[in-house]
Amino acid sequence: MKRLLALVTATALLSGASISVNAAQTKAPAAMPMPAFTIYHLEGRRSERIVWLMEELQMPYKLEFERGSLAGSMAKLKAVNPDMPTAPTVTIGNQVMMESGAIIEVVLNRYAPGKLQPAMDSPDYTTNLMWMHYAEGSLASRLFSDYRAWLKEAPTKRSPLVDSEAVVAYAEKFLTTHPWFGGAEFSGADIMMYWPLNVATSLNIVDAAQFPKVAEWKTRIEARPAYKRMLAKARPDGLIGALQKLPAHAPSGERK
Ligand SMILES: N[C@@H](CCC(=O)N[C@@H](CS)C(=O)NCC(=O)O)C(=O)O
Repeated sequence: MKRLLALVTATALLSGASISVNAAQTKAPAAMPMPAFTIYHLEGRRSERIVWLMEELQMPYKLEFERGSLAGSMAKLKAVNPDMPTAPTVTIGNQVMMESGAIIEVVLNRYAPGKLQPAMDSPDYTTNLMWMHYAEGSLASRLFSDYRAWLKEAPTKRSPLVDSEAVVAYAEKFLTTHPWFGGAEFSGADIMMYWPLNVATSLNIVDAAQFPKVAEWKTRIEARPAYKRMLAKARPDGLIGALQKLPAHAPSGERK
C-alpha cells in the first residue's frame, strides 16, 4: 500500500500534477456498510448517548436491556463484556466495544462520515473534538470526585484546584459565544456533554442558577425529536435507580 502511494505521488509529481492534501481532507470519505449494531444499555445512564446518536442519524440498531431492572440489564451487559461491564457496551458485528466517546467516533467516522461533526478544515473541528473528550476526561471525573466526597461529608469550601464548578463554568463560558459544543452546528460533542451537565445540576453538585447558558442549551437539546425518541425507547418508565441528590454543595465562587 505504502509503495503504491509512493508510486502514485511520484507519477503525479513527474507529470506536474499537484496533489492537494486539503481538498482530500475536506471531502468526506464514503461510508462503510454498517454491520449489526447492538447497544447494551442501563436506563438513565451513559448508554443513552449511543441510543440518541443512532436516533439522530436514523440508523438501525438493536437495544438490549431489561426494562425496570438495572441488575437485569447489567447481567445482559456482563454476558458480552465480563471483564469491563460498563454502559455503554456495544457490539459492532462480532467486535465488542466500550467508552461512549470512542463509540461515537467509530460510528461517525466509519458509518456516517460528514454527519454530526465539523469538517476537518473547519475551526470548529478542534473545539468539537476537545468537548468530545472533555465530557468524560475533565467534566465527569471532577463531578463524581466532588459528588462522592460531599455525599460523605458536606463541604464547607471549594478546592482551590479545578473542581466541579470550574469545569461547568468553562462549558457555560463557551456557550456564551457558541450555540452548540459542536460550534455552529449540533454534533456528537453535544451528545457527550449532555449527560454530565445534566448530572451536575440535577444532583445539586453545582448551583443550576449560576449557569443560564447551560440551562438554555439543555432546553434546546430536550426539544430535539431524536432526543425525545431516545427517551421513549431507552427510558420508557422514566428514571429508575436515580442517584441521591446532594443535600448541599460547596458555596459557589469560592475558587476565585
Ligand atoms: N467513560 C465511560 C464510563 C462508563 C460508565 O462508567 N458507565 C456507568 C453507567 S453511567 C456504568 O456502567 N457503571 C456501572 C459500574 O461502574 O459498575 C463511558 O463514557 O462510556
